[in-house]
Amino acid sequence: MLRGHATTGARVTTTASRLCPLCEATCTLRLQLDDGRVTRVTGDDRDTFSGGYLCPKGATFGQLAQDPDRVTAPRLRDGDGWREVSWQEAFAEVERRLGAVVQEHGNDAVALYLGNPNVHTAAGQLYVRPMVKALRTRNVYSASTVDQMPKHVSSGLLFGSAGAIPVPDVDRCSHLLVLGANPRMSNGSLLTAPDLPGRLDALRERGGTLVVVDPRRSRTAAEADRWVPLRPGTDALLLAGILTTLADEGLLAPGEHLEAHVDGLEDVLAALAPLTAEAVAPRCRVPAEEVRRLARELAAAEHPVVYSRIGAHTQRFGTLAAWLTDVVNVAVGALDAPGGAMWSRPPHEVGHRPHPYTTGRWRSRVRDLPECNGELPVSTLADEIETPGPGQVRALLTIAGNPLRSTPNADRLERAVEGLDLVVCVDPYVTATSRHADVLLPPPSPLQEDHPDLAFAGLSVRNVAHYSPAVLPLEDGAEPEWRILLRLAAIASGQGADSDLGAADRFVASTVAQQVTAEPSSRLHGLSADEALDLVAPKQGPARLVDLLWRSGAYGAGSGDDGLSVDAVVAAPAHMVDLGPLEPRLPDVLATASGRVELAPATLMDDVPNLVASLDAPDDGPVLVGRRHLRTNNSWGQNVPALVRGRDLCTLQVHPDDAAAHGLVDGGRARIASRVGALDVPVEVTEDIAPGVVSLPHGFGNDEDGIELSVARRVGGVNSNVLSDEQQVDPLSGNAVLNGIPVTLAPA
Ligand SMILES: Nc1nc2c(c(=O)[nH]1)N[C@H]1C(S)=C(S)[C@@H](COP(=O)(O)OP(=O)(O)OC[C@H]3O[C@@H](n4cnc5c(=O)[nH]c(N)nc54)[C@H](O)[C@@H]3O)O[C@H]1N2
Ligand SMILES: Nc1nc2c(c(=O)[nH]1)N[C@H]1C(S)=C(S)[C@@H](COP(=O)(O)OP(=O)(O)OC[C@H]3O[C@@H](n4cnc5c(=O)[nH]c(N)nc54)[C@H](O)[C@@H]3O)O[C@H]1N2
Ligand code: SF4
Ligand SMILES: [Mo]
Repeated sequence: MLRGHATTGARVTTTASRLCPLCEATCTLRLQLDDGRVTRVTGDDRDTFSGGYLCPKGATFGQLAQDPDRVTAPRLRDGDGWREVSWQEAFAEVERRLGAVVQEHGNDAVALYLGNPNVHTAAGQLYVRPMVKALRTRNVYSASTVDQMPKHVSSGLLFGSAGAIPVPDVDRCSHLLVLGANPRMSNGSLLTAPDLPGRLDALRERGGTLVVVDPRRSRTAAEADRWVPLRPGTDALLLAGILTTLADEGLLAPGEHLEAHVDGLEDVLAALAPLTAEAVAPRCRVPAEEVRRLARELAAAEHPVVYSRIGAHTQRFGTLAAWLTDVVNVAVGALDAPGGAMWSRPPHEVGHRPHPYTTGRWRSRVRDLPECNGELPVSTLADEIETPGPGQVRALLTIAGNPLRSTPNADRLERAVEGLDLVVCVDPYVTATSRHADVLLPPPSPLQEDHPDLAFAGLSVRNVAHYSPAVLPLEDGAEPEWRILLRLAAIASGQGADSDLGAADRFVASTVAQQVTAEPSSRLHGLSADEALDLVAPKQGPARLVDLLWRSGAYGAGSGDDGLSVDAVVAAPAHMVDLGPLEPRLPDVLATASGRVELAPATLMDDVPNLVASLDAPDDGPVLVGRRHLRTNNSWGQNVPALVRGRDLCTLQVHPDDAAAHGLVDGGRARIASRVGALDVPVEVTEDIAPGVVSLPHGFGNDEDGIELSVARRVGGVNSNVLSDEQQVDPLSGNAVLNGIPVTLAPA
């Protein structure tokens, strides 16, 4: 567990490598521990992928992982306060009260909300699925519908799998067009590339170009070759204008490697025909000549690629923007080409069966919104809680989520949550959401858990495997998070709070063993499920599941020792193995019914007339967009003193023209109001934002009563999701519209 022991006097100094769980970049950190306390963090340059890079969040990971505000024992609500209890008592309470809700109101009365850190924990990646199965509820929600669901839906429809997301090959491209992402602050999303700032510098150093489309001159835009401001919410129109220009100017060049595998480009172009550069220009607030220039640059580049992210996804036409990004990549021959938009080959991927992707297998009860990827849009959670009738939500279980800071119309959702019969939160902190818990189940510090990565290996600009073992042992009686989730699954499936978790875990593992031995392309094919389990014994928990998956995959050791296995990765320097550069993957990556890229699926084509109609939408007046800071992390990254010291981070950025028009002054305060809420905020007047647009970061406002985040309390700020409107969604994915919210402005 601990490596590199050294003793100075009575003090024990150790070092350990640990995958950083704080963003998608997957840097390996080198931790120095003195007497079990992290005293120094550097980047681990033995990880050949992250190469020793770390950002300020990674550098202070020790302070976060050993934050004194972390809750260390389960708690039960006791009047206005809490009572610390044993795990046994906590689970017994969950069993009693969850059972009562299900018995009286049925399985759908229990809603589950899964937050972002689930992709950064072993438990979230591997034990959420058994829990969802056991709960048998249609009311599954997650942070995906305030984030990237549009990309899942478009990838599912085009490529047959919601996870088959092409990533820009930033290391080999020669021209990168970015829409709605700020990787110099976020370090990349649906694009795992540690030291993305360095990789963007390298692009320009090798003579490549970077163009950024964003209503704000973000850090990434400021350091690009060109910043193209646009009206928020119009990325799909802009991409359509680029495509029609390519067609109109004879610049289409999918190339032979795509013509063999892609259907429907002509159909898409025909549908988009009305959306010429000249037609979209006024609505996008981008000059027609600039739209054409964007198209010509892509066509002229040797290795062009388009990348769009959260700013382009969290809008009414988010799924169309995600889709048209890939259509442009097809049109310029970038899809599946080195230097273009490529698929990684993750080590846990085992086989691909044609499996037509559909959405709307069920629909939300109140607003009739479609299920996507097995979940419903979190924008309708409050409706499902408040609206009486069969299927009404009466209990909420959150895992690593803070929906009262991260989802739209947060005040309404808060009132709804207050009216529930039961709230159970698996969270290490008492947050805006978990302060409402009846039962709070705290996972241990990330230092005390193994961290395999499955989520980002499939979104990565190189093929890699990471498995960081726990750095510190659990305290006596503590539960790793995977056992917390497995216990909840056991309770939900009726096995009870005292049942044998070893047996439950073996059942989970045998399900995986059955799948990976049945798949013909698996390196464990031919073994029985029991033989596969014997092979990976005596591992348990996440290690057993990952070992089964990795041994089966394309790089897997199978039943031998040669090739990928958990032991091999753990034994490797920095606990990582490089599996080589991205390679073209068509057609094997596809799981569509036709076995081809289906570029013009009806679900998407049917929304094109609405996109065309949006050209005539009335001008909304000022609109609100979001932003992220390098030194904070969604709603829970403001509790590290070294990161949040200094200037006010939660300001409303306003263009000087708008400041003048609305009587706002730099350093003064503004009253900003939307259809659903109003806030008083400090004003920052800046030329770095387009006229008609204002920007507030999300996740702030953690100074309310009952929240136990002592540093974030001093940071204060406001919760921008008080302003975002839960009625505004992208109807194809159910994703929330978090950018382009109409607001009014006045001096406070
Ligand atoms: N207006 C606006 N809203 C947004 C966004 C935006 O750009 N603008 N961005 C959206 C995006 S992209 C996302 S991903 C969501 C995030 O939405 P959420 O996932 O709901 O919120 P987070 O702020 O990430 O909160 C994560 C929670 O997990 C807890 N946690 C941390 N580590 C662990 C762990 O190891 N185990 C467990 N069980 N819990 C843990 C934290 O204490 C915190 O309470 O917010 C979205 N909301
Ligand atoms: N430091 C830090 N890193 C993070 C996080 C964090 O909170 N802090 N969160 C992580 C998470 S969960 C995620 S999902 C990723 C997100 O990573 P990114 O997708 O890079 O997200 P942001 O940094 O919010 O940048 C989004 C940009 O979109 C712009 N924008 C807003 N509206 C529009 C629009 O309509 N069109 C266009 N073209 N642009 C628009 C905004 O001005 C902003 O510059 O970051 C991750 N990394
Ligand atoms: S860039 Fe992301 S993964 Fe790397 S150190 Fe920073 S937070 Fe951690
Ligand atoms: Mo996110």
